[in-house]
Amino acid sequence: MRKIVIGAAQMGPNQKADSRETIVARMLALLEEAARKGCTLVVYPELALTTFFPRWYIEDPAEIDRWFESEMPNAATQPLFDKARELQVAISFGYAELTADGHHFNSQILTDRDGNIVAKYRKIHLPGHSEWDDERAFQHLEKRYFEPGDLGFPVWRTQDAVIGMLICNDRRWPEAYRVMGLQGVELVILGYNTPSVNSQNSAEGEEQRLYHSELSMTAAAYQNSTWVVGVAKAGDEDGHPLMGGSIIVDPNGYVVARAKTDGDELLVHECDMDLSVFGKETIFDFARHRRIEHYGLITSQTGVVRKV
Ligand code: CDT
Repeated sequence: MRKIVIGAAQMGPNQKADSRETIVARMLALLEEAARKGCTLVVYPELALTTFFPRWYIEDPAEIDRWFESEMPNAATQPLFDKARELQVAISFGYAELTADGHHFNSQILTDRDGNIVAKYRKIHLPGHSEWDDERAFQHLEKRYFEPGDLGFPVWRTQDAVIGMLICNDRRWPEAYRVMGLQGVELVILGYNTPSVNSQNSAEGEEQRLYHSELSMTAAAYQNSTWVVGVAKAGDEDGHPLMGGSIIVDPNGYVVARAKTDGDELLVHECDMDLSVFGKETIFDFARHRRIEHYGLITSQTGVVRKV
């Protein structure tokens, strides 16, 4: 048995006015609870350190950069890295990354149990739009503030497991998991900020959005025989509700832990990485069963081309 006791650290809302220090204090409380409960890995949401700022239309570049981190760790997050090392708990969280040469990414890092960053992922499937959109009930300007990630979908061996990361909208795209599946991924960790209502269809509310989120993660877990841990930032951010629904999914696609609230809430599950072996050696033994001669359109064509 290769076990990792995982803490899915769902976070409640971060308001626009909240300081990084106040938010990190809540993350520290979740980390301490996780350590008390035996976790060796704690996963926090996408853009954990700030509000979900892509809902706000901003023109001033300096005002935009206020939401980004140009160093990691930095003064505000150092206490989190220090506490993680003291407690010997690996952590993973999302944040807006500003690189030294001026690039903007929606990123997530993973540390080892000594608080050293061992992995970084940059979100590839950026949803939303880049200019103000009158047709929407509220804005979702990720394409304005971020560039698509440039690191692909790598996996890393750490904590005696093969671990990959995704961020929010990525979790809806089977290709993302399959690229990691082809590298033997055993655990996919991801965070999300998903509005409770569809900005382009007010009839699509939280129930359906929770269903689609769970459907995407459970199907991907089964089809790649991997654990999937999906962690929400939830609740009402300055009048804009985000759904919760954080889950831990086993390699058979079963939900083994599920958040009950829309606030700061820790889910804990002892995840045996060896559970991913059976599926990888049988129904989803890719080497034996995949038929790549028929998959060409997946990488040669982006959108639908109708031939009939
Ligand atoms: N943060 C993020 O990626 N949210 C999206 C909302 C899509 S609606 C534009 C998601 O897939 O949950």
